[in-house]
Amino acid sequence: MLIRTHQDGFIHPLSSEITSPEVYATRRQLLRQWTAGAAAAGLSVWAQREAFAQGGGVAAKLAALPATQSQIQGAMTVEKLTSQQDATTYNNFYEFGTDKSDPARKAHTLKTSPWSIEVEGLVKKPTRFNLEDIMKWGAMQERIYRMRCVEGWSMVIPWIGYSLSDLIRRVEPLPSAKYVEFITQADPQTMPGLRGGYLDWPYVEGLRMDEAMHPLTLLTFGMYGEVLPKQNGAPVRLVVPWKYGFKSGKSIVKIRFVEKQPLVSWEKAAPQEYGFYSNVNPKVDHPRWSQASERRIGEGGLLDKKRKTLMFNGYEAQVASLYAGMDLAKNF
Ligand SMILES: Nc1nc2c(c(=O)[nH]1)N[C@H]1C(S)=C(S)[C@@H](COP(=O)(O)O)O[C@H]1N2
Ligand SMILES: [Mo]
Repeated sequence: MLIRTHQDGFIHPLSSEITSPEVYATRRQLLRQWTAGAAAAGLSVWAQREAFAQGGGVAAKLAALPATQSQIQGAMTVEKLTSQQDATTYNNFYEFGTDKSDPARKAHTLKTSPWSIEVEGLVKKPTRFNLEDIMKWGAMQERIYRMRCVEGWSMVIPWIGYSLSDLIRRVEPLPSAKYVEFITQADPQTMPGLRGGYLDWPYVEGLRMDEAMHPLTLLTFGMYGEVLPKQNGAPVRLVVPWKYGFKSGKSIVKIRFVEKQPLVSWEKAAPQEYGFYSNVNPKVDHPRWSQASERRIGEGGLLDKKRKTLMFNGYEAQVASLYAGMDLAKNF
């Protein structure tokens, strides 16, 4: 059974908002049975999961990533989870179109197996790694994070992955590496949105080395106890919970270590609107709208209740020190 601890100290939800532990217990039991079956069949657990996930339907429900609960300070929130339905049908993944419903309708064409990530730039030994190998480099954990989109909506999602720092240590960046660039899939055959010309493809994101090494930064392979759906960035994406959602690049194919701050997709497209840091900050408005509040997906309806946006999306205690002495209005 999943026991949720209240670690970040400023969220006081009603107990009715907390997802029933029974739901998790049941799912976890199914997962255990299912992974045992996969092992008995003599196939790699990942290969089995992938096969099930690609098959869809009820089987996909069981195609899970076994994960333990995160021990990382601040990694869990006790706010009510966004429904899996909302989190998998209301998406931004411009490679499949700009409508929120496009990714769920169109991302089925994305081919997620085989998958590899090329690690290049300022590292000891630039290498292309298979996803199956990368998945073994860290202990999979479930982490419930808030996700705040720059457009003014938010969700609470149980992700599965491990801290990106585990991968970074493994590939041994050189001391000259100061930033990490994440390059995502750009395949015109399978991604109809590439024809739209909204952005320069591939979609590129980046972090400063200390941000990339922060334990909250999650290399993500699953959500809601299952492998990532394609619309959410299968088979591997980043989740950086204290930054606006667009910093969390989906379907990563390359990780590049560099010395200079990379020019990332949204900054390149509209530098007066999107900066490199893009930390969630209710005091720094987007030039065309306020960032002081947000709409939690699933809470809409007639009253259109708004929530106050929290500094660093509620992860201030964990990450504020990364930005000590920086003017966050200038470094937006
Ligand atoms: N490759 C890629 N990654 C992306 C995007 C995108 O268009 N392409 N959109 C970003 C934005 S704006 C958000 S808010 C999140 C949404 O993630 P979700 O659909 O899993 O909630 O993905 C981010 N990652
Ligand atoms: Mo976003």
